[in-house]
Amino acid sequence: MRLVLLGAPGSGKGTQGEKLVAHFGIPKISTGDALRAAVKAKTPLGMTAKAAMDAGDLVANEVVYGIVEDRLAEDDAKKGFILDGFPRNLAQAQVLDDMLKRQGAAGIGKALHLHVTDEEIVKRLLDRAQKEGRADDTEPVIRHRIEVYNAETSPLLDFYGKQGKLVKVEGVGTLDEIFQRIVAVLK
Ligand code: B4P
Repeated sequence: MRLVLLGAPGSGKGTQGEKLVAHFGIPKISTGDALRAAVKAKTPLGMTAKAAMDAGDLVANEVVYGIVEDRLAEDDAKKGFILDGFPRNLAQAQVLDDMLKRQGAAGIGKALHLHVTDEEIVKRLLDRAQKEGRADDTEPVIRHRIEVYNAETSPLLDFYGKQGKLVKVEGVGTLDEIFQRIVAVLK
């Protein structure tokens, strides 16, 4: 399985991705998690990414390509993977296809779109802000991340739709309800 999780910030990609890891026994590759770890460790990559992340903008494509290519080359990703947060624009989707071709795979298998309304997203992320205090979980930055998603990432729905690889799931409900919907469409 070579699965891409698509959805606005707060749509549940990270949450459902963890459940998919446990269910399918393949790794999840999250560019957001990798970037936050780099920021926390104050690596040069993290220092480069921090300002864009705090503002709710995408970090430069070249910064994320290395993270993804290195992780895809690891042994455990050979039998399949779940990509969470990558690709986030058309250029990244094309580079991902190239990376997979170099590994002998014909692109991704499926792209799963978790659909959630903007108001639900804002509610969830403000709720997370109370618990985790992420720098990008303030209302103005959340609204900006939604705009960035609509402008940069949502064209990927059409990109994968035209390839017949897109499946859509309603992302509102209990975690288990959503998970069952996902497993059903991936069968
Ligand atoms: P990410 O970490 O990918 O953050 P995100 O899109 O905001 O997703 P998030 O993890 O918050 O969403 P989830 O759906 O899991 O990226 C952060 C930043 O990194 C970006 O803004 C960008 O700057 C940079 N970045 C990352 N990848 C990049 C790339 N490829 N290119 C360039 N820049 C990149 O959130 C779920 C929240 O909702 C949780 O609190 C959860 O508990 C809750 N939730 C989930 N399901 C729920 C449900 N059913 N009901 C109620 N709450 C639910």
